[in-house]
Amino acid sequence: MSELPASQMTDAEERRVLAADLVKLNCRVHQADDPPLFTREPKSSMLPLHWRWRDLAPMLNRAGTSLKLEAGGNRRTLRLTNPGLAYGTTPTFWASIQYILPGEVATAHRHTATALRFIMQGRGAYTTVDGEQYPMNEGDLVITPSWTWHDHVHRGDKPMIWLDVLDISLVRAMHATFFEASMADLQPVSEFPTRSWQQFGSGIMRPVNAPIHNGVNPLLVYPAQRSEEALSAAAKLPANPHNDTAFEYQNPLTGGPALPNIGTRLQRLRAGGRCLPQRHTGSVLNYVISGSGSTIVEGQRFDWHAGDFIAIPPWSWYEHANGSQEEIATMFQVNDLPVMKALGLHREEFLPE
Ligand code: GTQ
Ligand code: FE2
Repeated sequence: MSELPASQMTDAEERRVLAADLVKLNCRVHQADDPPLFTREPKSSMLPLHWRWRDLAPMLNRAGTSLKLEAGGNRRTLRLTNPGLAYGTTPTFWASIQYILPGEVATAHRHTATALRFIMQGRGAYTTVDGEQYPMNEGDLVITPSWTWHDHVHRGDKPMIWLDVLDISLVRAMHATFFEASMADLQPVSEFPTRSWQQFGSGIMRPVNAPIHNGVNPLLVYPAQRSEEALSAAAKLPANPHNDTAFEYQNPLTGGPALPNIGTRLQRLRAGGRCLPQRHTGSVLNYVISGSGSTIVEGQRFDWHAGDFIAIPPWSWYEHANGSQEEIATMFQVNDLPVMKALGLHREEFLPE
């Protein structure tokens, strides 16, 4: 083939010949059978997925009895995987369910991946973040900003279960992973163990003489009681057609997302509430706190109950409905919209237009 005059070769042949000589220069030209550089719109390999609490619960108990929790910064978790992805629950984050037994210690470490905990079940555990210590109660959101030291200790008498979300797939794709295990299992607790809450927890008042935080969220905890107040205060307002009632956890200094790379929301569907379809760039994981209902993702219907998780791929049409005429349904939502927005990639559409 290569002895033919160049002019008699097809374009595909020309490209193959050129490519052969380019390999050693670490260059290539587009080949006829290469996938195109662009698709008209996002084509995610991530699959819409439903994890049922009734399947997860026995496995968590099994992990709790069969897996040890060793020092060195290890954790006992059940990771939510997506068969459409080589890594991560979604293209940007890993969601895992952490299980910790009475008396156990998840020893101190820090990493560049940002983390959050949303408490699913139990009481009596404490998380310490850069010396501040917060009790973990059902429905609380506790955050671990990038590179902050953190450890968890369980002083209660029943197993404790919480949702962890870390932007690990994003940080890994950026080749920006750092990790350090602490020499000491637990951090010393500071003189003002709930300082961030005492100073920034009001949500409507900003402390005048607070230190400069350079965009890092100074507030480490969002207690269930306060987020519930926001939802119930808005309960009698008209429903948003696409989200009914939804609040984003915010950085009290900027009004931006509580974490730079992970968006977090609390959403309530009133009894009988039905939302219209929407789609957006960025991925979503919903955790059903209470109630039951359904989510249709690109025509696929998932009927969910309390404790279930639903994953929604980027640019997929989805709509939620509360299946009950009597009971409200409440969901904790994790997304990567802050990443999309920061990179100028955020797009959204709502039906009907
Ligand atoms: O609790 O510090 O699910 O470092 C994954 C990595 C939890 C944690 C996870 C972690 C943690
Ligand atoms: Fe960690």
